[in-house]
Amino acid sequence: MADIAFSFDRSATSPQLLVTRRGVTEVVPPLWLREHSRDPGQLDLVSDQRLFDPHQLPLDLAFTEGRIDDDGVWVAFSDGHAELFLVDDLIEAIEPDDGCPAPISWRSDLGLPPRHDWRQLDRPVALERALHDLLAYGTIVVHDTPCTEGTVLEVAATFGRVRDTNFGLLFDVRSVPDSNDLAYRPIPLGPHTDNPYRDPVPGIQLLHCLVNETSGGLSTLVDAIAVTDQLRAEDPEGFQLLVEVPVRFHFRDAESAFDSYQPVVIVDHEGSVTGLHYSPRLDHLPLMSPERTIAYHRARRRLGELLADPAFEIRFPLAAGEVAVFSNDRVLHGRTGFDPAEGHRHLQGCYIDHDEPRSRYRVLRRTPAATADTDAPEELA
Ligand SMILES: O=C(O)CCC(=O)C(=O)O
Repeated sequence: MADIAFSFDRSATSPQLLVTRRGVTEVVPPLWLREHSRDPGQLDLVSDQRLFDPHQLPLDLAFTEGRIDDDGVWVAFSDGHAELFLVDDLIEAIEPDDGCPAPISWRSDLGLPPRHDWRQLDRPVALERALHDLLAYGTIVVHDTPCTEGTVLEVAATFGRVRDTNFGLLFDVRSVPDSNDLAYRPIPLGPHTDNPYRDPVPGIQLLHCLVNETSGGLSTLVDAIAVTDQLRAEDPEGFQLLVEVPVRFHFRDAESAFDSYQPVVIVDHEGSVTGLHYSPRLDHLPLMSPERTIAYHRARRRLGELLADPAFEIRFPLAAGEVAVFSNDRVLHGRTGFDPAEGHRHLQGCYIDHDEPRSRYRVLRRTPAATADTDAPEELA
């Protein structure tokens, strides 16, 4: 159990509820506690949705009585409501557990993304492991999928719901002269986030190799968390600029005209880096002072150097039948160039949103069948 204790301070006119965690004591405001009511008259316990309007609570709401019980904290509020708040519910409200694995940052010594066998992913335990690795490392490779067009949609549907974009539900990556995106030429592609001009940016990308008869076209992946840890350690001010400055990303072709303003480094509500909007082909800085512009360029250039540093990159041939699944912003992807004269190279890709694999992982974790099936073989022959 988390190191959290509750007590009452009765020195004022109305009792004050205090919570102490990791040696720090804070006041629990009556308004906050009141709206976390789990009383069946206040909360629909099936949907977990509130039955009352929190906007109607009086701003001067106070506790009239309160005591610490074995099971939790009992309080009476000045609006007449009284309730026993269970300790576990209070802890969950104060420090909600995301229920998903924390990110594990990695460098080149990861070698390859964790590999998962497509032929087993209909088993809940195998799917739960694959989702775990996808959420922790930001990437997996699904192997032994059929080398048939459209299979990537089936693999994607195992992890989430396919997102339609201006490239369609599914896009083909092969060399096409004068195509509307450089990904469709045989040139090398440095690490980047796809479609940073979309709002929201596609969450997770899948690339399915149908054929690669060339000696090039190796897949490259870099973990944005590892790279930005390094950048922040070297240049904290520059790192902060990349977090703060909204950059214009735009894309134009015959059918689309997208514009979006996003910082290059994405942080969550706790300030932890979750990914990057990084595409130096597509970003446009706002007009800033010369000093700020130089500082920004210095930080972004260093970010680019770190992203290109072999110490951070994994590089591997994606074989026919393999699907690289990766977070489009956490794990930047690229590829080495290839010579179309050597043979065919054809990948199919699609996107899913970030939140669905997280939801599926949580649902599998709370379903006993997902953990019961642990004796089944890890790999098929
Ligand atoms: O060709 C590849 O392996 C990757 C293509 C790519 O980076 C993209 O479609 O964004």
